[in-house]
Amino acid sequence: MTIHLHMLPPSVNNLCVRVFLRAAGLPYEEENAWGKTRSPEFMAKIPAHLTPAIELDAHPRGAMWESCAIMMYLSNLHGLEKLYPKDPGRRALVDSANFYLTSTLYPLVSRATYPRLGFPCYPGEVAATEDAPAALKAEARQAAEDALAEPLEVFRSYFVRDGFIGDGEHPSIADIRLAATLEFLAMNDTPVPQWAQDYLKRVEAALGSAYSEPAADVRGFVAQVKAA
Ligand SMILES: N[C@@H](CCC(=O)N[C@@H](CS)C(=O)NCC(=O)O)C(=O)O
Repeated sequence: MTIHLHMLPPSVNNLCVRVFLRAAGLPYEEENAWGKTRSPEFMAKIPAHLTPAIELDAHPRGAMWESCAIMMYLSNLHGLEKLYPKDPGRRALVDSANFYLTSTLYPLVSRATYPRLGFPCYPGEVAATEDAPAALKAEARQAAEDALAEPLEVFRSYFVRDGFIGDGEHPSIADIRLAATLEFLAMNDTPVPQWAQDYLKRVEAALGSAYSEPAADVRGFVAQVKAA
């Protein structure tokens, strides 16, 4: 039962599922979705036109998207308790971290970094408003960068502490999601907090090449944009 992953190599939303599949040791194949997400073939399967997305016969619709939901589903399907603990309390920490990340942290990460990465920004944001003055766009991007300090501190003090999210001995799916997200902070002027640098090293050391191999695509892209 090979999992077919549609992915975009420079994306951290995609990076977490790429790391997860490797860390879980599940059979998978990857297809670069660059330029394909709005095609009728892709949208027939994945109407949200988002990556990461997986195709899998076992799924009730044959395909799904949303990075955290994909990791939760595959963990449940394969009983991957090491990555997604079954204990209700530990699972609550993992779920809370993932929901907080996608609803609060990531929108700030995208508003701070997407304008510099050259990624499309979301309609309604200053950066996506074509005739907004450049100074206003810069101010909005900076405001998002500044606002990141608070949710990052919440991750440090409440979720991560000195270990992994979910209080296990091994990184959970929430650690994979957070570590991948932190990769984009290199685009900001604000230095990445020391705890986050140490945490990233801890997650990478625990996951080995399951992390570093796909992370090289994101790191390479970030380095290329910064050098330009
Ligand atoms: N919340 C989603 C975000 C997914 C997302 O924004 N994917 C972008 C790349 S980072 C995408 O595939 N965009 C292609 C498109 O909209 O056509 C997740 O975590 O999976």
